[in-house]
Amino acid sequence: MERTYLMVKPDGVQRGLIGEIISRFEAKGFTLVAGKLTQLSRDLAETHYGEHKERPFFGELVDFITSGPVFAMVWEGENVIKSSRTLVGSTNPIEASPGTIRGDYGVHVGMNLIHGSDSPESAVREINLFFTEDELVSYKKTINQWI
Ligand code: IDP
Repeated sequence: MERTYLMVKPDGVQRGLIGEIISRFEAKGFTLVAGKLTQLSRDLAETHYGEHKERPFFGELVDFITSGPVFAMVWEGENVIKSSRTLVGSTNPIEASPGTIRGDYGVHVGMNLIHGSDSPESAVREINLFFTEDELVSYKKTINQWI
C-alpha cells in the first residue's frame, strides 16, 4: 500500500485547521500512519525544500516554514500520493479549485496551508526525513474493503 508525507504548515496550525485537514483525508478513506506537532529547524527545512534552493523565494519559504509549529503526518492508501495532491489543490491558491484545501482556505502562494509529497521518491525521502521507522504504525481497518 502506498504512503505519502503530508504536513500542515505553520499558517494551517495557527488558523486552527489541523482537525479540518485531517478530516478530509479520513473522509476520503485514507489511513493515518503517523502524526506529530513539531518545530522545524532551519537545517531540516533547507533539506526538505532542497530542490528549491536556487529559487528566489527559497529564503522566504524557509523563514515561513520555521516560523511556527507544523503538523507532520504519514498517510496510507491506494494512489494516496496523487490523490492527496488532488485534495490539496494547486500550489497557488488563486488557481486551486474550490473543494480543495488550498482552494477553500488559501489566499497567498507563500501561505498555502499544506505540503504533500509529489512523487513516490519524494514520499520515501520525506517520510524518512521526518519520522523514524518505529513512529510509523501499521494496522488494518476493516472498512478498507469498502473503499
Ligand atoms: P507544492 O507545495 O504545490 O508541491 P512546489 O512548487 O513544490 O509546490 O513549491 C513548494 C512551496 O514553495 C509551495 O508550496 C509554496 O509554499 C512555496 N512557493 C512556491 N512558489 C512560490 C512563490 O512564487 N513565492 C513564495 N512561495 C512560493
